[in-house]
Amino acid sequence: MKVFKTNAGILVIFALLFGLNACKPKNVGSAVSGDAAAKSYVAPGKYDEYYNFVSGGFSGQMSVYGLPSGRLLRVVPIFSVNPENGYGYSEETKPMLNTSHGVIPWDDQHHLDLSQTDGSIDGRWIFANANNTPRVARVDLTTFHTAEIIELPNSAGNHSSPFITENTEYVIAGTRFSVPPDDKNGDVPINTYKENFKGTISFISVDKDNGNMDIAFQLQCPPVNFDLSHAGKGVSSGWFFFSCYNSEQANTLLEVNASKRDKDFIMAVIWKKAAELVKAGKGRKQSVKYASNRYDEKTHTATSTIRTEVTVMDAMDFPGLVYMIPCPKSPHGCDVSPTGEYIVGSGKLAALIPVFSFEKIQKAIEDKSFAGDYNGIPVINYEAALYGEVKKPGLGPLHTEFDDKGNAYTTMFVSSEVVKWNVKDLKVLDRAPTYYSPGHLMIPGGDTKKPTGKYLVAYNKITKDRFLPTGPELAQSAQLFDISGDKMQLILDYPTIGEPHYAQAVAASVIRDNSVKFFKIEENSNPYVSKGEGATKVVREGNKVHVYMTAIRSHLTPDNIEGIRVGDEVYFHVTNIEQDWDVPHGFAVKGAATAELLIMPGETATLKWVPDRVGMVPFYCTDFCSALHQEMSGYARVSPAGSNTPISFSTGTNLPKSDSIPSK
Ligand code: RUQ
Ligand code: CUA
Repeated sequence: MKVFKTNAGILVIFALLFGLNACKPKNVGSAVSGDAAAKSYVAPGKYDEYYNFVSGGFSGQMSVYGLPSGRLLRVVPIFSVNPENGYGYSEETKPMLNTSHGVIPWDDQHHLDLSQTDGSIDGRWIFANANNTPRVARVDLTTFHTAEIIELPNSAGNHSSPFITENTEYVIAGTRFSVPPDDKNGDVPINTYKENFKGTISFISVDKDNGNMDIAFQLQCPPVNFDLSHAGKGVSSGWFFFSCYNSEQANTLLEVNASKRDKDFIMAVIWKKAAELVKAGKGRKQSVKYASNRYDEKTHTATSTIRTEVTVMDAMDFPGLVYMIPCPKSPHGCDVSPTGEYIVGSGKLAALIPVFSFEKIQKAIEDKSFAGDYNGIPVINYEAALYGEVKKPGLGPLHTEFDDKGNAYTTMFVSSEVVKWNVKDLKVLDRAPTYYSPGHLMIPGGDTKKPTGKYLVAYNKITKDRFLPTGPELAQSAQLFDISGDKMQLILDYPTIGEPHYAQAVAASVIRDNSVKFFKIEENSNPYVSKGEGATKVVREGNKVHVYMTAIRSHLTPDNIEGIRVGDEVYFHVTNIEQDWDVPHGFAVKGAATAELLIMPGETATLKWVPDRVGMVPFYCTDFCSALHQEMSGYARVSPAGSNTPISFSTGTNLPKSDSIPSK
């Protein structure tokens, strides 16, 4: 396939984007070698070697697979409600999804980054971005629970995010859409983009003991679209690199108008210096509004706080903090080699891959080898920063990861392949077809100082014909390659949930032994906990009824409740008093306009129910917990609004019929 350089060159490439099935090899089966099955086979009862965390894209969730089997182990809800376990539906978890716009039940989750210590994955947390309503989340890898979500002001389309520094000092988030800052009048003509819009980068500090995130400061930059980023490491420690497109600063038909310039930029930020400046009191306080939501594993409850101030630094006011490096053409991926010396920009519309040298960037800055400025930010001469170009790598380079042998692997969206090349001499060493257009790829540790060299996974778009058809909506696909030899070898296809974008993986041993088995009931400090059946009760407070309930195999206490009236707000606070691994109980109420609860041993969760009619309403455990699970149920009697039926509750004893109790 050839890219024709005409005035309409871009359109030729776009035509290729849609005609990509032409690239499909005739005999797909031949791409898989004979021993592939043995290489990805994990026998029943055996564990996988790696945890693979995969972004869910428009599902808003993160999925966890085992590698090399491709078995789906868990879906962790982050930005989207999950009726399967009540996330976002229980009273305790609703605040996690609060924002300055109120509760939002969904987002678009693209990138994940595992926490690191000294550039190696430490297995403590994984960070996730929300692309639509800008937020960053932290998932605790001892519980696989979303522990925290922080909203980002001055941002819109949090795509270049969340990428971390090599000791997890900061999580960094660049806005995809430039917009007028939150404290400025946003009610301006759209075509005043150049004057009124700004591109903001957020630096979120991470407490090294408990992981708590705070917006340390924001850097206001010229209006462009920040696409991806990665931290410097090793020699480039203290720096951060962002790919930006739309350096044309177009505000309409970006497909054409943001594809005009031959080169856009990689923006280099010396974050260490920025952090020092902020510490020294630089920057201005801006009033904003954003939510900071934290989940407490002792109360099993999230709280949401609206914060009202950030420190903003204007990149243009601090010479020597930010530099632009020209990068062909509409760069997407921005990846840094394990030593930190090489920065790879992947221009979606470029026919080569530029590799920049950190050392040469330093020299260029020293020599003032600049080609003017971009909105006041010095632009380093392309040649002065360039280490070299990977020639004829394929079409549509998107993302690059690294192995432990000095090689890089880049996905080619348009020519549907993964291309392996040597980081030192920039020679293409191997290419493997993918089915079909790969977006991200992932090597365990492939963006850290210590990559591995055994497996690579490509996350593909447009998976036409790879799996049995399921109507118009097809499964998304991941493909696992063995990269231990000179040639990449396809060993497994497996479908994924949502649309996978970036992913991470780490040796199972880093995470497995820290996994929490159950919550200690004596440590449960939920205000509505019942630590034993004797502590259960039903309490009316005005039109609110609080049911303090326990669940243990195979009954709920209380299981007969009377005195509830139409229009009451009934809160079932259910504590699972089991103290054993793998014994959750579920809880559901007929007609309740919410999802079930799935309550882990030692945990308390609350379901809200507003009865809308008189009658008998069953509730039951939804998780098949024992042979007598079907018996784990009860009844709530609903009387008319204003009725005198007193509150009563019991389990295993029939109370006197309340109808015989004289009403007051
Ligand atoms: S993206 S397919 Cu990370 Cu949203 Cu590149
Ligand atoms: Cu508890 Cu079924």
